[in-house]
Amino acid sequence: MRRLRGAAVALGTAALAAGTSVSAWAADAVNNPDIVGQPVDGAMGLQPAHSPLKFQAIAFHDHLLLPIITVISLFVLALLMICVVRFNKRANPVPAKWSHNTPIEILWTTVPVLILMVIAVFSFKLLFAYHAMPKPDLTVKATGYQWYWGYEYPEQKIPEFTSNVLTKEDAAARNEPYLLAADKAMVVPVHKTVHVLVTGADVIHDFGLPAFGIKIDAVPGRMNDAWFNADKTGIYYGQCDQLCGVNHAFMPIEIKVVSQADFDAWVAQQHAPAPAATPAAAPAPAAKPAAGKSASAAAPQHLALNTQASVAAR
Ligand SMILES: [Cu+2]
Repeated sequence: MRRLRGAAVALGTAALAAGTSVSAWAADAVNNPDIVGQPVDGAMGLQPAHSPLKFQAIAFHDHLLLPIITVISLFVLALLMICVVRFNKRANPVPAKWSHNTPIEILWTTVPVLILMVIAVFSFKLLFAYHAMPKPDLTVKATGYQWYWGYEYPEQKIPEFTSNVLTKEDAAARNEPYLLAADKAMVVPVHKTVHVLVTGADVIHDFGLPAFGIKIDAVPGRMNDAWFNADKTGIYYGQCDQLCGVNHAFMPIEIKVVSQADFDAWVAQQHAPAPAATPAAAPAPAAKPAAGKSASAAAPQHLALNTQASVAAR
């Protein structure tokens, strides 16, 4: 028994060590100092938080769920080991014949119910926080397409522009991670509450941004919403989180969080007339051809598929 107890203590220490390495998560990107929110090789735990909801989600996970899961796992393991050692054929040649024990049955029903109730109370608190959005400073509409995102700023009167994945070469040239970097990012000001309206144009996509604790389905014909308030300027990456077709892995979400002055300058730039076109060029809206052009240069294979999809959708 003493040996068993020693093994259980050793396992507990190992579990705690694993838990503390969660906080030792390598925070920022190694290659590009502007990148704040992205996954890191070999990291454990959740991506560091940069928006209020994610801080709450991490607290819920690290301070409530993980300890409960650890204790339950160790308890079950200890019970198993006791059974193996004490009640094997050699140690216990004449087994007991009883099959029911009312106090134990009451205990193993009520204790799990109580544990689940405690988890439910705190998870509802977190769930309500997702719906209790502070007064938004800015609204952005994100539309999921097969297989790219469209961003529109109704208050700034910026029409929808498309955001396509960068090719491996273009991502490397920009010092950004392939499959997370997009040709045109969603730009938002720092320390401002951003209301994101999320919908899908063809199939169900999902707008997921780990550093902000956002994961919301983009459903055709339905407007979902989420909010975040970034606490630091920089680049944050997310991805479509809903399997949406063959190029699902190629529709990253890139959000650039900038100062208010930089955001105002960016908005003005979106409204600026397009560079003087040659008289022969066909007239077209300012934002879309720019996005389309860079998309065709950046990711011809995806654009080709996107075009096929939009033709098929008609
Ligand atoms: Cu997808």
